[in-house]
Amino acid sequence: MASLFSRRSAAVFAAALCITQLVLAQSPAPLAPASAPAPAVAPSGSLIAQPMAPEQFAACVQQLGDLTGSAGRPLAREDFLRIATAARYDDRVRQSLLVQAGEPTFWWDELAATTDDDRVRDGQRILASNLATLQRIEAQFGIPKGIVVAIYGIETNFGPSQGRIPVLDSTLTLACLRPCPPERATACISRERAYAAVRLLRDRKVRAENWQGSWAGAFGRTQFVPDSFEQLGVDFDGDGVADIVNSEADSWATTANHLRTRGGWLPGVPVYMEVTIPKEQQAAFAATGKSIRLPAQARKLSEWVAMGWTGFAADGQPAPLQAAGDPEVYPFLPVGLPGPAFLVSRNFNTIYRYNNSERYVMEVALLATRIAGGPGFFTPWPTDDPGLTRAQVRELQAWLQQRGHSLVQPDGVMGRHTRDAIAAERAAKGLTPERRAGQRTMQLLMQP
Ligand SMILES: [Ca+2]
Repeated sequence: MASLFSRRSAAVFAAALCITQLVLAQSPAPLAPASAPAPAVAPSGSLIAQPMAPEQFAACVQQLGDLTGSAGRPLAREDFLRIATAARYDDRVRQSLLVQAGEPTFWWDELAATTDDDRVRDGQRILASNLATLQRIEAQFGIPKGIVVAIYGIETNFGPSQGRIPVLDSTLTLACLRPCPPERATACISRERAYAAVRLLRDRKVRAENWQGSWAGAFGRTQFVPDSFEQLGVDFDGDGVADIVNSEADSWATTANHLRTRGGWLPGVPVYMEVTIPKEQQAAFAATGKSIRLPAQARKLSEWVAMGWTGFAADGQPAPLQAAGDPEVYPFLPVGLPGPAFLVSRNFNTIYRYNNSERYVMEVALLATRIAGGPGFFTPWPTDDPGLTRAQVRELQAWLQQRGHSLVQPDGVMGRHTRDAIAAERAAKGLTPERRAGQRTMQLLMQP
């Protein structure tokens, strides 16, 4: 878990990991073709409306110390305070929560960046050069090596984008910005995450120096939040320590352990199958601005075939749907019709438990498909302005820099400063006021 927002890859996802319940609830669900973005606002009175004052944060840490008796795993108040009082409030966490809440993003933009040709090629290289280790992990945990490598690619771009916020700071900041109501009977996720971070330091399960991760508290090569790592960390390279920061083998095995333990994997069954829905059944899937995911309608693949649903051959021609063992599958349409339509399996749900985001699941699954030499989606997204690869984003960012947008860095990530600059350039060219650029608008903007 991962994490919910690991940020994701750093940036693109800003989140991705497993912050799952906590943060994912704020994940935007954009679907309609680009519209004017909602401003990033928080309800007045919300803890994320303003930076937290240092004394307020210090008081919060003390309160968390008083609640260690509720921790899911034992944690003494004095141990907590000894370690946690070194934490500092980090406002990047709050700002990321605001971005999550406010900036609309689109399937076609994120998939274009997260599954671009560079990432496919990098994934194929990692797979080829670590084949024996990945095969042993697949044999032990039952998780396809392509899925593990794809998660590695989406979470941290195969290692480098592990995040730069101290995990102790991010988890305690989140616990204070997102406190659980006192009457809450179930475990408080934000608090448990902070307690787990403290226990990992107490028990020396992580190196205290430079223990950094995403704003959501996810760390390591496959971005686990502390509570998930505490429960699921695996030492696979045999040095006696589960180390997902420095060891690829440990990271991959820990990821596979999460998928097996928290979801389970149906061997030989695809995560998704792209489909064509018979005309007379399409009305039920008309676009509403939200994704359509219908797990309650799961039925045997053969029953969908009997209803006239068809798939695609590798060349894009219609082909019968088939999968080993006639698994149960259900409809998933990211943006409704028109747009790509899928039947997804229990393996979709397993990746979803790793990172509670439909878009994340499809990024991982599509990247795994393409790393294995398979096709992208055949049905076009409902946009006349398809998304940019990271190489194209870097090209656009370099141009924006030349235009005087000095805050823009050519990092391939569509961050806030880049979106600000795009909005300004669109306005200058008389284009509609959106905070994005696709293939078509990039050309328009960069025309002399
Ligand atoms: Ca190890």
